[in-house]
Amino acid sequence: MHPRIPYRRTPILVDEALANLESEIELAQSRRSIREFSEKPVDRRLIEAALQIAITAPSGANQQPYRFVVIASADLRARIREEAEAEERRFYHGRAPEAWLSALSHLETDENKPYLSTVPYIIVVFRQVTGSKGEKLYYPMESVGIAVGFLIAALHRFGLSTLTHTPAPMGFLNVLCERPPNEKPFMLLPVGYPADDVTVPDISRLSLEACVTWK
Ligand code: IYR
Repeated sequence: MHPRIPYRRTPILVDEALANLESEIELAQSRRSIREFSEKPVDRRLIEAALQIAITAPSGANQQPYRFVVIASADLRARIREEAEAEERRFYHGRAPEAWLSALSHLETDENKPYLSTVPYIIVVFRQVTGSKGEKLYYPMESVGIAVGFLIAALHRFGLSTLTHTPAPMGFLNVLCERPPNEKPFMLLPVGYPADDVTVPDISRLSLEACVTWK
């Protein structure tokens, strides 16, 4: 028998939920990925709280296959930038098929990632490939993806901005972050406040009708 406990949470009345819908949706809609960050310091407690929220994410068999390395060190950030830019150079000038570059072109990105060395924090997310004792993990990609979603949403709620960055291949992050071989880099998440004059691509989100069907 596996022990079970009662599930209790503070009830939220429907009327109360309904009264907040608009502001909740507006808050979510105000999130954008940014590529120009302010150097304004970030209170470490915000990062800690967001990570505390991220690790409440559901995961396959509750195996919690995510590990996070929070990088504040300027030296490490500079080294991450150097290695990421080297990978991105190979991507933009060879590895990326034309179709991929064309799909990206409206973002006006290139191999230069100056924000990596100026942003206050980079959270490097790792995914366990097997458990620490070699056990098989179930749905690790989905599990880490959900946790990163929680993390991004929490950071946004705390007034911080992020960028989801995957300068593949990311093996260099195991070395720089000193992580074991049963962990694979999943994503880089620079975290900070937006630069004063930051701009973002004028893109739109799908309407509900375009991506939701009710039956
Ligand atoms: N990793 C590269 C390319 C890139 C890929 C996708 I998919 C994006 O949505 C944005 C960029 C880069 O970061 O520049």
